[in-house]
Amino acid sequence: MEKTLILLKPDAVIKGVCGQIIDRFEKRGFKIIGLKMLQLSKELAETHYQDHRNKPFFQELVTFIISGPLIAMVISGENSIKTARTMMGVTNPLDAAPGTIRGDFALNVRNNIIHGSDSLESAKKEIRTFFTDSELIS
Ligand code: D4T
Repeated sequence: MEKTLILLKPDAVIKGVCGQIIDRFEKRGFKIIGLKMLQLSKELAETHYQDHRNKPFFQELVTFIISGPLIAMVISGENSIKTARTMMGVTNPLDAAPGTIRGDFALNVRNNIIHGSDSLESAKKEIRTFFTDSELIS
């Protein structure tokens, strides 16, 4: 089954909406095969967002993602990468449709509540960044 990495960012933890978001993925039919709460180091944050290192918002993005604990999870299921991204809504919550996670829980692009891998290649890389094999249930 296809696996993808989901991060419930520090704003989701502060707002106390992680349970509601996890519920949506479970109701849709995905299995949670790994889950942990952690606070990212600057190094791990910079590794995770390395593709954005030349973007003007990179430093603020790293500062935000390390600002508090987040929840990392791996979900598994048919077409999990694409379906999770559809459930999340577009990057900027201003444009995210009501009914999507960002459309229902977020207000601005920095604090956009959730991350989901955007391709098979990045899912594999990101899952390896956050979880060891023994932390994932097969
Ligand atoms: P992530 O990676 O968090 O799932 O978001 P997306 O895949 O939907 O969007 P992205 O990679 O283009 O952006 C990564 C991350 O940067 C933040 N961001 C983005 C920001 O703070 N300012 C901006 O102007 C943009 C475009 C939000 C998500």
